[in-house]
Amino acid sequence: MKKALITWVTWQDWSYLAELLLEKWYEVHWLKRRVSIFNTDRIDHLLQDRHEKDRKFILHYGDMTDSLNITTLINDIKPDEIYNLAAQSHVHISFLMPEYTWNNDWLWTLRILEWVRNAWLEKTCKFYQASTSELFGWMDYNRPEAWYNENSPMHPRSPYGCAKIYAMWIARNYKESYWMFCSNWILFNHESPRRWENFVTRKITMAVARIKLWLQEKLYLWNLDAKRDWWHAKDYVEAMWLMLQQDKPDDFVIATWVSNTVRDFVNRSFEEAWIKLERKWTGIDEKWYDIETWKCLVEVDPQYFRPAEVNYLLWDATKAKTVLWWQPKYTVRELCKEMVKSDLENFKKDEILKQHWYEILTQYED
Ligand code: NAP
Ligand code: F7E
Repeated sequence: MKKALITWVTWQDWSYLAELLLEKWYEVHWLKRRVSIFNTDRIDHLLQDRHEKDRKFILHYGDMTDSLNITTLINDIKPDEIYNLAAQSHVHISFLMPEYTWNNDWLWTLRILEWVRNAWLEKTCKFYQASTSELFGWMDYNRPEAWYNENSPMHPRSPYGCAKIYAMWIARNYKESYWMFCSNWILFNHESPRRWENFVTRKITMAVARIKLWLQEKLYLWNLDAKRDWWHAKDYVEAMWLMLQQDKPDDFVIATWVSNTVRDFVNRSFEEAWIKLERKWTGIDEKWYDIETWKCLVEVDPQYFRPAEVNYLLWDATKAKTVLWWQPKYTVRELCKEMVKSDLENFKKDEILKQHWYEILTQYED
């Protein structure tokens, strides 16, 4: 049985990757930092049946900033594969917390690579580094038709992008210097119903569900013109695993050739909830109205402004397609539909529970 170590599974990618590896009969070790509230709802289903059918899903407490406990863990577990997904991954927040982002996203990668070497695992342990399209944040406006690939020049536009460039290069450097199996995965935005609420797609689908259920009045956004290649996180974790099954380490761009604006995603999400919108005004005054009630449902709010923005990139993932035979299964339309449906169901469940509690509590009133 192969042993995999995933750095943090409480959020989106981790949870899908853990599911995939358990299906493939790995012994999955995962790290979680101590927080003051339970935040395992994305993996509760895995925790509940972790003893079934001899599946091994083993929790370890750890924090990226705590070298001592992770060194001990790597020595004890001796993993065959390490998936380094942990990061402060929010671009806007990286402008507000640049030092923290640097420490988490780059220093942490260096530390893991050193711990693998110190445990004498450099010839046996495969290392996966989650890299990002944010490395190439600057569009070449002289070549608007340009497609970016693994060899394109890099120009990050945020402290997050800068930290991730270092992380990618240190992984490349350890591959060349110590012959370690280190692969970088340069990926575009991937989303799902398990996406953190602070990223634009989930913020939109949650707002749509709340508005539909009369729990929210309006959705505030910023740059509606930004274009992204949004895909389902499930498709991406399949590619992660495939990368580490290759004979040689390599770097891959993972993308889907399709870009949509934030505005497209807003419209599509409202359509999934049977609300049709019409736009009035443009730029900072842009507003969207429900065509039945003429209530304003979407507005621009400058508080989400970023000091530098990535507006648009086009990606060429030919290498991943030909070497890994990787092909995404979901379209952006299917992704959007799944997210809206899931948020509608979640909020309806909450409301039913609230009603249930209300009924129980009122029985005790005289
Ligand atoms: P995410 O939802 O932001 O999850 C962040 C995770 O990192 C959380 O589980 C968090 O733990 C953990 N973490 C952060 N700092 C920590 C610390 N000091 N100690 C312990 N745990 C810490 O990330 P994601 O969207 O799944 O992305 C996965 C990886 O792919 C990241 O490296 C990201 O940069 C990269 N990536 C993602 C995308 C995308 O579109 N999703 C695109 C390109 C690259 P808590 O639960 O305790 O907060
Ligand atoms: O923003 C615009 C915003 O925060 C997408 C991370 O996973 O993908 C992600 O980074 C776009 C940006 O993702 C709001 O300005 C408008 O242009 O969902 P996002 P991101 O910045 O693309 C990359 C590849 C990663 O590596 C990162 O880890 O949407 N936008 N209004 C907004 N964005 C947010 N968050 N909130 C708004 O209200």
